[in-house]
Amino acid sequence: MGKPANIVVLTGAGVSAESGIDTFRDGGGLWEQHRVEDVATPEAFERDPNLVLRFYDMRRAAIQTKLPNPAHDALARLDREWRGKLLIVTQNVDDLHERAGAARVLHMHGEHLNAWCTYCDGRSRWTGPLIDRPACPRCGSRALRPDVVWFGEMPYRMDEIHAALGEADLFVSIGTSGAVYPAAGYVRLAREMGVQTLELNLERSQGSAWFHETRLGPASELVPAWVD
Ligand code: BJW
Repeated sequence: MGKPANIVVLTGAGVSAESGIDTFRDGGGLWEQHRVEDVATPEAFERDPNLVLRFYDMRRAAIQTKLPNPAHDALARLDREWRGKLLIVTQNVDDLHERAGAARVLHMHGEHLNAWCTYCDGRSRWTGPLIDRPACPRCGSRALRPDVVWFGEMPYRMDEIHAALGEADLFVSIGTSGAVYPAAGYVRLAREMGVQTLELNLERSQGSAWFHETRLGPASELVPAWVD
């Protein structure tokens, strides 16, 4: 495949797996016996906010101890050097793409290191715990929640993603199981628009059949090999 002009890269939990951040659906996908689908919903937050805040406080603290791996580094290199359009759409809520140096990154499922005040709708950078109900730095209310997209909520910046797919020559999906929509539908959307599609994943995903090409292996090897 020759290098095209406009690229959309979609990343999932598999790109951060080798940095030591657990994926959602590998190895049972359980946290303290809870399925992610039972913790990452607005209903779960309403039912048991302390459980949900504890889950996110633990993960927010954990990601700050992790480092980008060669897959993040390679994508950051692509971002620096690619002269065509590039958009790295990540489903990940960690900041490892940015810490590797990538700038053209869109977090469609939000960011662990942001808090969202459901009272004033403000977003603030947040590295500490939320379980003690700290005050919103903007309005002082105690209505902060993790700024992440739960099941049943609308992912962020969908219009920008669709526009980028509409202009793309190549769509590359890295380390995602294809289990969660709308991201899981992007390969089909890309195919319908005549975009070349490539999947880099440890194993075949639910959407593999839709890709023109699938390469199997760890992201830390496949991504640098594709970029270089
Ligand atoms: C490696 C590797 C290595 C490992 N190297 N690879 C029925 C049918 C269709 C849709 C629905 C349905 N019922 C409900 C829905 C909609 C729902 C949905 O998709 N549900 C499914 C369970 C079916 N989706 C939503 O509700 C979304 N909103 C929505 O649809 O709004 C309405 C709407 C939107 C648009 C248009 C119109 C209407 C919101 C979804 C929010 C997802 N949120 C989460 C939590 C974020 C916060 C947090 O982190 O806690 O996002 S869930 C979780 O899953 C997280 C992830 O971003 C997301 C995807 O997971 P990902 O990244 O694919 O991880 P894994 O673990 O699944 O896979 C890892 C992969 O890596 C595997 O393939 C491994 O092999 C691979 N791997 N190591 C390379 N070293």
